Amino acid sequence: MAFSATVHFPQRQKGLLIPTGLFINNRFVASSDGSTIKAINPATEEVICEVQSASAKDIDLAVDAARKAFTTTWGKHVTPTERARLMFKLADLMQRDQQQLADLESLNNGKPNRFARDADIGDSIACLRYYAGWADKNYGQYIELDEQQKFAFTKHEPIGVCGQIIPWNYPIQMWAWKVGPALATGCTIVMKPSELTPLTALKLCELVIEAGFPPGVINCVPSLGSVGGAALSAHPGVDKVAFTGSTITGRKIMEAAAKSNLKKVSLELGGKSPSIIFNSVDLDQAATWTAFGILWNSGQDCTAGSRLYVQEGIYDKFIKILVEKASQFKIASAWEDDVAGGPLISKAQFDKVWNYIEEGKREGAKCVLGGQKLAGKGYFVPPTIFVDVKPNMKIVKEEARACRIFGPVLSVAKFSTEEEGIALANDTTYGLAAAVHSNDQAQCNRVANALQAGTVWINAYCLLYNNVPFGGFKQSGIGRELGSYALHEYTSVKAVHWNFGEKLD
Ligand code: TXE
Repeated sequence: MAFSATVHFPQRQKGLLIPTGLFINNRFVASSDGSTIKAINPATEEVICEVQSASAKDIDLAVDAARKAFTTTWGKHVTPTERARLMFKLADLMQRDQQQLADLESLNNGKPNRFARDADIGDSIACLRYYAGWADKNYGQYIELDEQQKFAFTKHEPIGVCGQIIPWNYPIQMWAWKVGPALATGCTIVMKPSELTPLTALKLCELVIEAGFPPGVINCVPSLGSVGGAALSAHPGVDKVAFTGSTITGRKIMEAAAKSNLKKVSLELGGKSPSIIFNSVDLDQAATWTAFGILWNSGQDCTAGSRLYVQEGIYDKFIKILVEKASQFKIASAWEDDVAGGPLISKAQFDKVWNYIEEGKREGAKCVLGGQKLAGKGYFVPPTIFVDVKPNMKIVKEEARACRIFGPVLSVAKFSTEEEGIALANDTTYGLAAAVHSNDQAQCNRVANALQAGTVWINAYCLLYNNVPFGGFKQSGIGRELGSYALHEYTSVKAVHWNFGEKLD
């Protein structure tokens, strides 16, 4: 195969042949300017392989391919049943190759292999199936009018060519969240995976061919954000851009969209999500959910519960239990037994997180767990908890450089009244997620109503389902992914007025 590499996994005897070219028109091709990206294993800091990196010219080619497919074989030229059939087929192929995909995801991203297989890939397969089910249910409305000789109806038409720019923390899952609703509604896709994790997105392209998708429906162009991502967002031939990543990049994408063709934009950005723990909680359960909320995916989760507010009656007791729970999280390489979290994704993220940890210590926050570098190779950061933080400390409120400390680092503060807890939780420009833990149901309801966030968990954390919408309030984003809500992001509503009787004099 042209543009391919054989990669090797620590716990597997056989290597795996993977494609490394740009995927345009169902073919793996070279980058027009010969540039490549090195895919790194964050657990060992070693290069896994190199993949082709798209230039602005390659983005033009991919957009042209997607346009041609939209106007010939996809869009209005394919039945909803056929779209669904192909999507179900792709999901079946992903299920067949679930372990292989999980191995590749773990190698390139570092996440624990069993989580990659069961959560990331498992949920992505379910996501495709969920949206395949929507393909023939994207109904408009019949609208009765006052005059009986006329009526109107609406159609939900596919927007067209969609640029999809995704991050590195959930490479396949972010792919599925974006590809699912786009395919179901009849859009075509130019997918730009993160330059840090291009491998599984490329492997999926082989399955796209095997499933039988027509050329140009799904294209995949690994590239640097400043090159391929910027070119996609500014492209006049792209009708919509969907993005998950940092708030800073989200702003750039929106600006490029506004300056080019006012393409539709949906953004899923960062957060600095709070959890409020009230005196009445089941301490053990609340501590378990809280530890899970910050440590899942080694804290590299847009919704990670990085700010914790604990009511004064249980503050000391709760922290003791929380530290016990968090210290049991084993941070190690993906294939080790009982591993709960992997390394951070890159040297840049690793350095950034350590800077914040050092800054926290300098500002006087008390570190009760972690906070010390681990020996050896790999971008591993141990679970770290700061207590007695003040609202103006950088580790609580860093908004200028990035959305938050994107690692397993938790900041804890005390509050006394419900009003104070809510005020502290809402004191941020972000609004992605929040949690309330209480055994008082009326209080749960009051606080959930008051929290300014797109997702609120009551006595839980990190719950995500393919049929429940996800997205941010405030500067955490625009639009919604998942559920039926995501379909609106990929369709334009057309109102058709039908006159079957009235004549003008
Ligand atoms: O993100 P970027 P980075 C947050 C997290 C992290 C910070 C920086 O706080 O520390 O962002 O991470 C593409 N035009 N999140 O630098 O740059 C890029 O190639 C168009 C939160 O990795 O936002 C990649 O595909 N695209 C988050 C994607 O944007 C551009 C997940 C994300 O990268 C571009 C990741 C440009 N000018 C990071 N520049 C979440 N919400 O889950 C970059 N990109």
